[in-house]
Amino acid sequence: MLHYGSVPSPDLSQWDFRVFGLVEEPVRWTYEEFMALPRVRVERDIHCVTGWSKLDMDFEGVPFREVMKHVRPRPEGRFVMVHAEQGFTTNLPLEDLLAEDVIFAHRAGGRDLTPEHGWPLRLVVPHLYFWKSAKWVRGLEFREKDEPGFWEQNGYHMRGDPWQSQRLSTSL
Ligand SMILES: Nc1nc2c(c(=O)[nH]1)N[C@H]1C(S)=C(S)[C@@H](COP(=O)(O)O)O[C@H]1N2
Ligand SMILES: [Mo]
Repeated sequence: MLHYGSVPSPDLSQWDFRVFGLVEEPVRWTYEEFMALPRVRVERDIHCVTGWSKLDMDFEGVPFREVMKHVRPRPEGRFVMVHAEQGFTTNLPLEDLLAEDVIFAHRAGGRDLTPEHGWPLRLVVPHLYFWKSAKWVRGLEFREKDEPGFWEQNGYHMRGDPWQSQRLSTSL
């Protein structure tokens, strides 16, 4: 499964990235502001839950840890709901997002992302199944409880570790 719904084409002059929920102060970046944050390149293999992998993917973008330099989560805000265009969501423990190689990517393979792969911005969480890597990402909501996002409500695992084959939630 590559994505649910249609490929959005956001207007960059209206685009923003918001951090809200259990944080000391909500934060909002415009596209230009977000792109002014320090960026890195990471080369990683990624794994889709349906069995395919892409080896040595080369992503470029803003590290999650860089974003967190501007965010003060409340102590109870240990989980994050990632929000993307058209209401898509995916849930992760903050701890997984704090891995060094988690980035908000705007480029892959030395080129700007194409719209179908998440332009203008997608999350990349290389150590979890690729459905956690939300395309067309727009914000982060800090929460106290780990509640299921879009695919997770449809039966996918709450965490999705490929090395433990965490594909489907055990209650199904
Ligand atoms: N916004 C959004 N992001 C999403 C999805 C989606 O349905 N909506 N699907 C996920 C799934 S299941 C996969 S496998 C990857 C596919 O990314 P790709 O199209 O770049 O290969 O995007 C993930 N990110
Ligand atoms: Mo997927």
